[in-house]
Amino acid sequence: WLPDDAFAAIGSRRVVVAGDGALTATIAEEVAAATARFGGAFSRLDVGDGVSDAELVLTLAPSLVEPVETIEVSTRDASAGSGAAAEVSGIDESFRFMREAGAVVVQAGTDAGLLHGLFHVVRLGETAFDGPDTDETHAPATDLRMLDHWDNVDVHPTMGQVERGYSGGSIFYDNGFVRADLSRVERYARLLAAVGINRVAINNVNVHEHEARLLTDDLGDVVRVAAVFRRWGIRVHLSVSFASPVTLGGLDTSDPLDQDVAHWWVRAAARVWDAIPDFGGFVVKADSEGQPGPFAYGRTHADGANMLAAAVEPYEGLVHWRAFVYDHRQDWRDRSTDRARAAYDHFHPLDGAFSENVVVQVKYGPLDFQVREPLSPVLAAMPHTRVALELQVTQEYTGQQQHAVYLGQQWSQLLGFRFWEPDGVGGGSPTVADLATGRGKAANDPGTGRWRKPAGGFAAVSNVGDDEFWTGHPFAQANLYAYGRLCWDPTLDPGALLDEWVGLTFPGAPDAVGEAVRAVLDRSWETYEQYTAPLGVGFMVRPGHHYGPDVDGYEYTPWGTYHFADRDGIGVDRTVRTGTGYAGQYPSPWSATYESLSTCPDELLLFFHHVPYTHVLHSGKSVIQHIYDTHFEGVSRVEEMIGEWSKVSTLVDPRVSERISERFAEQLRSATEWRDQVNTYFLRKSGIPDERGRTIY
Ligand code: GCW
Repeated sequence: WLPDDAFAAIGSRRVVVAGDGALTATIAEEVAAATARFGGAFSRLDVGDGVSDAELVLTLAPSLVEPVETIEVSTRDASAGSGAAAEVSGIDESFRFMREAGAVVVQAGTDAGLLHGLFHVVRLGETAFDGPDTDETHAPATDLRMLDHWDNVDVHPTMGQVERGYSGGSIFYDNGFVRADLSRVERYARLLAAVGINRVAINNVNVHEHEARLLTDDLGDVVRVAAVFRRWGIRVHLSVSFASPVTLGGLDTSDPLDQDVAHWWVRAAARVWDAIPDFGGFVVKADSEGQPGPFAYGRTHADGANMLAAAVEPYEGLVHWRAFVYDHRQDWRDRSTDRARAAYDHFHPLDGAFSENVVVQVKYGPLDFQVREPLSPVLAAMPHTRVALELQVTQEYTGQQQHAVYLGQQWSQLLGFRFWEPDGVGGGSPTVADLATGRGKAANDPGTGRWRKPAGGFAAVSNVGDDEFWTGHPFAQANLYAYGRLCWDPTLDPGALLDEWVGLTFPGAPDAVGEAVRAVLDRSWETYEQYTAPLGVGFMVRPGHHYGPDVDGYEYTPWGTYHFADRDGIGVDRTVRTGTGYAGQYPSPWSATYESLSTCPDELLLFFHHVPYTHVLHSGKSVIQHIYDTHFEGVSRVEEMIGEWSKVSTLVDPRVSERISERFAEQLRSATEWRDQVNTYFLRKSGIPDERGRTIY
């Protein structure tokens, strides 16, 4: 998004930018370039100077700065820190948008707010100037709107340079170093700023040997990257290895309660903030899939996180501590272990034990970014903890940017879900978005007295690489776009966000292009679900790379991702009464809703229950017929998507169009493969024919 033409409305007007500050300079550069291109006029003034004939004024107004919510940070464990209280505060990023007789004034108390105001006007285009008079204040739902890169500095032998990256190599690293030329990073930072992202973690949470040194020897490279992002109001974070005191510091332990270990981190943090005063903090994947963590020393995750939190606290730094902790070496014969339970079992008992500058980062579902999972019960179980919702923009399990799958609808559903309402939607209790943005406290407080005082915000895995179109599939850009916008305002309509994305990406294109994008992407998440994973079963992918169907690929592995299909039925019994007990991790009423076969929603039936193939769904279909029908329908829908796009494919840049056609051909091939393998597998297992007699092999 943001080709030159997206600035036509601003560029053709008389524009004034007033105020100082680094980001105001960025704004001035944007406006000056646009007005030079489109024949408008640009002037840079001091705040308060006369600007009578301007059509757009972007001005700092320090008086607008709202006192930002400040929170007490205290370290519970006196041995891990001073125990003194400190303040953590966000930057006010709000702005005021005023229109009177077609002239627009954007005011903000900070240059960060003013930058968001500029992009608001860019998004509105001509409509910014031609509506009725208005005076609106816009503010983000949370000040933690983060994107995580799983980029390695080196090319990893199995994972490549970007773990689960489907868009080429890293935009940051090349040939074992941070790139000398960071101009692409600069353009990236601009795109992110335009959608409201304000924090970026620049290396993989699986921290390998070389990457660990970004914290120490290679810090100078991080300084360069941070300088680029700073111009766009974005703070840089690093993923760090919990074993760093041993691997980098030469200590013989990384025990979080060891004084030398704590001091090692204190010194490491001091060096980082000395070099990068606005550094954001550390992201930690500990005791997860082979990454080191506090368990090795018999310590809890709160011990580990709080020790790091104490080290970064003097700088208002954050520790994003991931809740993705489970046993990846389990025995499939052991039916009592359930990977879905793991995060809650580990973290719920620690609620209230984390320091206030620790954000516990929770994947949206209990397994792993599947196309359909229930929401992680951890999100509802830690009222005294800052909890962030983690999403996956990179399409590891949703077509790997070969398939056109727009995730806006999925995210919007997740964000709007209410754990304490019978239908999950209406009512006054907090939504998931409220829990992540700290707004839950205003709503019904489920018995705690104080619900998540400060926010944990949002984090998501980026889908960007050095690919010509940034995201492999040009349509996958829409996911990155929607993620940023939903972080800013989780109530935005995902369909409307597609329109916005089209408007900013193909400015001036005929309306038919936008209509075709909507026709292709609006139901694409549901379509992908149809031809892949029925009824919440998940994980029927090829082991390792996770692309394409392999129904039994993970069935007898240590990863804990099973479907338990046999000749009679399919699904995982996660009930309290007869299964793993996972359903009991939800608050009421959802614990009961999921527990009961009669009330469990169809789309999650096989996530919670093991049922015969003949079990009749609420839809009136049997499970087996649902499997057949959705797989046939999913492929037909892909054919329709291709038909819709072919009507407009010549109206966009031929290179974009060519890439989209290539990807559609692969999507159709892959969807057909999914359909035929899944249908054939279940026909053979169940022996029950398709009632419509279609070809199953
Ligand atoms: O989804 C899984 C991926 C891993 C990833 C892990 C995680 C970075 O398959 O590649 O590791 O999740 O989120 O930590």
